[in-house]
Amino acid sequence: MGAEVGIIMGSQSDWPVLKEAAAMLDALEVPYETRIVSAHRTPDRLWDYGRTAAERGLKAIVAGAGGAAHLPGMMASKTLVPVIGVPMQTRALQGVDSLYSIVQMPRGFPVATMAIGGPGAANAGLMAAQILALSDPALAQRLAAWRAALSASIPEEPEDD
Ligand code: RP5
Repeated sequence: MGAEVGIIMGSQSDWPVLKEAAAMLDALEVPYETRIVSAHRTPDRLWDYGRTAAERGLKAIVAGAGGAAHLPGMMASKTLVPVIGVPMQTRALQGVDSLYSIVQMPRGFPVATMAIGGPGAANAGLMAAQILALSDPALAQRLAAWRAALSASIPEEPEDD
């Protein structure tokens, strides 16, 4: 089956974090593709990706970027496929720059913005899966099982180290 989720990132340096989104999709058996697409360094690639995303069968796009993180917002301006933004943690401003760049979209072009860094990437994978699960009952069951397993793994009482 072709990819249903696109995981795109502004740089190779974002991949170690975006891998958490990929791991979640692997666990839920959701087919995805990964691409480096930079708003600033490869703007034509960004445009082509957004232009063809829906016709290629993508149903959600996870977009991670850091600093002046324009990739998720620019992608959202180019496609109706829902874009889930993941702000990368940065050294200079700890990712607050990325978060503000991604979350403060103008009216009309939403980006579903996740938390900064790894937890945000993992949740982006889950959010993409939940979007797909609306029209995929088997995936909805896998998601429910995943959540049940997570709940079951949490002890009722804390233990000493
Ligand atoms: C952004 O600039 C990328 O998303 C990355 O988070 C950040 C730094 O990129 P590199 O200089 O590490 O390639 O475009």
